[in-house]
Amino acid sequence: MAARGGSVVSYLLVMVMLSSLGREEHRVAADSRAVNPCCYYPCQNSGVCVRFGTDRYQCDCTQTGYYGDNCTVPEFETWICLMLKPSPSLAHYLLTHFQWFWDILNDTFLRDTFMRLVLTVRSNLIPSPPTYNTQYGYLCWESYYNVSYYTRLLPPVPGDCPLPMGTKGKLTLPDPKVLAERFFKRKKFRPDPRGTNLMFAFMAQHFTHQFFKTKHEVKAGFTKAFGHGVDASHIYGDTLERQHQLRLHIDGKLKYQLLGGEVYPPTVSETSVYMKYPEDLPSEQKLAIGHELFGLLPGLSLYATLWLREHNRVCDILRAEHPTWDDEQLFQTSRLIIIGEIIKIIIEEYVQHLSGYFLNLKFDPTLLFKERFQYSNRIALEFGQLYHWHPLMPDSFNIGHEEVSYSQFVYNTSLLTHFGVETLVDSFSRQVAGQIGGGKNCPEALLKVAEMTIRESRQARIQPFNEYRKKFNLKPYTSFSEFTDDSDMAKGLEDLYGDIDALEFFPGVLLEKSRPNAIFGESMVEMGAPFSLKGLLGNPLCSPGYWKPSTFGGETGFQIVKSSTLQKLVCQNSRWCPYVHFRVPSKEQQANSKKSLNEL
Ligand code: ACD
Repeated sequence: MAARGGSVVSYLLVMVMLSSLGREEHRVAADSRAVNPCCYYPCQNSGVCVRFGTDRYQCDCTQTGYYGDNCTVPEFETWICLMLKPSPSLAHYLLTHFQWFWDILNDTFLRDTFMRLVLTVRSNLIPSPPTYNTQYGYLCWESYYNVSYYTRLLPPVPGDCPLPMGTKGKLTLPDPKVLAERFFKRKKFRPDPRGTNLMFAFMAQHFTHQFFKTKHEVKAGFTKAFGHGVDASHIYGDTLERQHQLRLHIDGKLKYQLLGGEVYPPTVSETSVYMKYPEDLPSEQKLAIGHELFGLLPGLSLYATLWLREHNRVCDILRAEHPTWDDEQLFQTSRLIIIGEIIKIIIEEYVQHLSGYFLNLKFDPTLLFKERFQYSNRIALEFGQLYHWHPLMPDSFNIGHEEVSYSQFVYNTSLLTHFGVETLVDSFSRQVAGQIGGGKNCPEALLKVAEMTIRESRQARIQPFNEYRKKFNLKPYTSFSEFTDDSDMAKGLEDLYGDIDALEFFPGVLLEKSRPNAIFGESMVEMGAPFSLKGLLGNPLCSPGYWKPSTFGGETGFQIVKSSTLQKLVCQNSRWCPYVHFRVPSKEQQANSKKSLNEL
């Protein structure tokens, strides 16, 4: 009782301090007459800044759990939650240590409890229905309704601010080329300490390009991917016309060609779909794939081949059970099964690998059936920005016993058809990828992408990195040396930006110091996970109305979804089962595979 009394007293003291803090910020902003007060980002804790007149503002704190001029004072319930909630770094530490504890917990009902917690805590950070876009920094019907925009979590920096990032930093932002050269460019390949491999890297690229399809020809954050999530448009095409060009129109299947008795995507001439290839590439090497750019890298054509084979395999299984179904129903139901398989593999293997958690993540939509959750998703511009994971790419590619340079790799679909799916999977699974976070690890050949990303973020007027840290319940950094352990980078960034509060979002998430033995830093996880989990579970397939056997043609199809794994995707669609994983084999695994080879 005494302790509780003490807590209430400390609550009151803290509230008095916080509300005076709030008033102080308010006064500072209001005194700067010529400046739009919202340029100071005065509203905290997701409060909404509304400008009145020329020099006044109000923070709308509705539903934030806070009150006060700048939404800085927690309501009692919020305060209790803040007291009880572990910090992100403590939660991460607990989830990535004490393996014995998680090994026990993973076999009990508590696995579900923790997974539900992960899903709800993360998804609650994503507004649903979506809010702003690059054109509209306030709620409006156009922003909600027009799905050709990416949404965004924070409104753009107001157009009339005195400085590019609001009121902090320098008059001009650093040259993107200089940023790329000094802080992004790889000096020496730095492998990911978690052993992430190229099989993962190509999955990342293949999977995300179904929902990241920026319309670069138009400024202002437009997308060409209207599905806003996992819709498998990278397999089936993003228009109905393209889908029909890729379909065989027999038994629900996709068109294919046989090379040496093996199934591969058909050629462009067999489908007439548009694909981007160099003109002088021999026509038999121009493979036709759902996504028009997936001829670019053999890793992408590899996944396209695997999913094509899987789709047609599923069609055969469905046809055997449903001899009365027409081509259309077989196609449509197989597509739903494929989407379900993708989500399952992404959550239980891909995100699992990224997280480094000992908690076994679980794809089970029923976990959310009693929770308040919206089954819809809108891809956010900030999610697209943070997902530029080009440091994953190596300096060259090891395939079989050959080392292949970028120039030999790019637009070379013959590597796939020559080596075959098995050798490519085996090789990519054994080659380590680069560490994503921490900077100075982006291959020179891809530096242009980093530059372009920075330019696009400026056109879109994305708010400073620290504002996003706050939005995702992280403490804003107070200095560049706190942000990175690399003193040369800290100094360089400080010289160029002038103020940590002016650091941009994309350099922020990519250059931030990585967590110990992790692939990237705290912000990438805390910001990436909410977008990801909301996007994956917000899929209609995961809703109570869809998540049932009949959606997938019966129990057989439902089981295919519920039991799908990366290994099955590969090994049920290849002649022999290679080493297949999202991380390179451990020393023990390598020794075992040598032993079994010797025994043969
Ligand atoms: C958690 C789970 C662990 C999260 C770990 C890392 C997340 C970091 C970045 C995003 C990762 C993956 C993205 C995967 C899928 C995207 C799906 C989008 C669908 C529209 O602690 O929460």
